[in-house]
Amino acid sequence: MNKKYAVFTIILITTILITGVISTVLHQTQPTPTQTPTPTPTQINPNPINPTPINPTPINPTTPTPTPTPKTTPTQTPAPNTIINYTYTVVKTYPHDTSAFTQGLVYDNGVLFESTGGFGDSSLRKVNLEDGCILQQYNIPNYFCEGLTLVNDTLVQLTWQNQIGFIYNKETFTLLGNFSYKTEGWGLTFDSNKLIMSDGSAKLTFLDPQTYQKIGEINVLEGNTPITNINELEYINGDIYANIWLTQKIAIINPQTGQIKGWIDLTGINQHPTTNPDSVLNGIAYDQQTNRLFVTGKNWPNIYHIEIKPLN
Ligand SMILES: [Ca+2]
Repeated sequence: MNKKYAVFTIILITTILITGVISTVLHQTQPTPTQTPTPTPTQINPNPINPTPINPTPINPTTPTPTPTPKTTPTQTPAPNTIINYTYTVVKTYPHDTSAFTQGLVYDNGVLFESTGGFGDSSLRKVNLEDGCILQQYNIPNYFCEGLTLVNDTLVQLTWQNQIGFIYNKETFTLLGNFSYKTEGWGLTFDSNKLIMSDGSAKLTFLDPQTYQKIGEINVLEGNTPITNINELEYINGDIYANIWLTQKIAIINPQTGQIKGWIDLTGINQHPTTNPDSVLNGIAYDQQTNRLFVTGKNWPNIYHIEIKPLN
């Protein structure tokens, strides 16, 4: 071999070796491809039409509320209804027209308004308390008049069996109207909200003071016993005072229950009794300003200012 061929051979071998080394090195330093992570599938609501409720707790839980165990109600023992019996003293005596068959009586600012009954003798009167003088009178000859009360600026008067009531201007006695009812008319009073009417039975009927329609009723009872013949009435400080026809007693009645709260025994108050059996105690009026209680009777010659006190 000549010298040129040997050099060429060496260079060729060297080149081959170097190329191989470089190739190996390059191969070994080739970066490993980045392992792209397999994407986790996005959790899409699989049922978008009926999404899972956000708040799984129902707004109105259906868990039933436990029914409370009813408390044992003790046996209701009614409180004994203590009835107070009253006696009276006469404070002052006033004159009264003995022709007045008194069926209704009400006090107003120094005068009494009085309804008198009897066929042909019925009237509406304004009477001076002090001397008994009749200041004003309106005769009602075609009716047998009964209870009377004051409702603001009007006077309201009942008739016995005609089932008609009359409404008057208090100052002029001008007849303003009338109304009807289905019972007899006996006594009448006003508690600032409603008319309270008796009909001779144990029943008190409440009437609307605007429409005169019935709005309620109570039965007057002493314990369980009905008290009948409830006659002239007066509403006094939350109670109903009532004459009981043909007796010398005034009943004090609870307006809510109808129970008798007390009895005022006025036996002997009329110092001039007559033999007329119809001349009985009837007529109660009250002066709210001075707390004066007035009573009289049919054709009695006097009106009495009385004070009452308990006996028991
Ligand atoms: Ca009265």
